Amino acid sequence: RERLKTGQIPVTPPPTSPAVLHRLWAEIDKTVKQQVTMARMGIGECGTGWQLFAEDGEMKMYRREEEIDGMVVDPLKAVHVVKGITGHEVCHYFFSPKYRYDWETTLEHMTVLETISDDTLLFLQTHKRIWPASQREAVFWSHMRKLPNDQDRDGPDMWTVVNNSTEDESHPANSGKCVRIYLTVCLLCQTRVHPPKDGTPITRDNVSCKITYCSVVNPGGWAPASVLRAVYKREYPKFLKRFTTYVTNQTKNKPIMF
Ligand code: 6CM
Repeated sequence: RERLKTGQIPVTPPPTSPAVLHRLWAEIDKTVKQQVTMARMGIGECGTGWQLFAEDGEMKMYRREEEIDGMVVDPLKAVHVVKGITGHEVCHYFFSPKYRYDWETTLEHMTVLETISDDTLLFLQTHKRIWPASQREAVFWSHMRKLPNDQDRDGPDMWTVVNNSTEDESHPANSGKCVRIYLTVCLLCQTRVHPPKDGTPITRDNVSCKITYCSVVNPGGWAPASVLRAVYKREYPKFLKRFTTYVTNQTKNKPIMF
């Protein structure tokens, strides 16, 4: 097992995962650890300049205005609490390509370029064109992982999905009509259980999920800052509400997946 320093989070999966043999493994493992550590920090702990730009019930979305070479790369951090679903379920529906067209409204086309293992996939996605900019595409690995619950050993595990841009020799960037975007996304989910006082079995009424979603997208080429910020302001809250409602509807008549 992994040797841990005080306060360090154990996030290494069993060494039997076939992904550990892959050329991308070292980068995947390092990025997942970094992203999970960042996602676990509260908004006050991860630097200054965060502005709350959307709020709806339990959902809060913050962004920090940042530009690189005149391109908007605003980091986004959202927190939400949803009743009746678990972290494992949220990550399952976010990770699996089977459901992506159901909830991802910015998507035009998705291909799985490589199945690295059950929990690690390589995707090529084209997104809908937003006027007046060129259409965008992304090549990224996606990794889903169970994280031990270090706050409550008897409580449910935490789950995460990390998506991060990478290169693919057979799909060079900016060779067609699309501009390549570069993304780093982390979805981190913590299940809370509120057991019934009378000792009756746990139902969906007794669980909730704290979701943290962090994203940084570099648009990769010219895109007007004001349009991009307006698109993000509209699309991110829409995504998180639509996606979590989707998970609620998909799971409501199914056994709870902890
Ligand atoms: O995280 C989300 N979705 C994942 C699965 O699809 C994945 C993809 C992220 C792509 C995010 C980029 C979408 C925006 C592309 C348009 C850029 C247009 C630039 C020109 C504008 C003038 O991680 C949910 C993503 C929700 C995005 C709102």
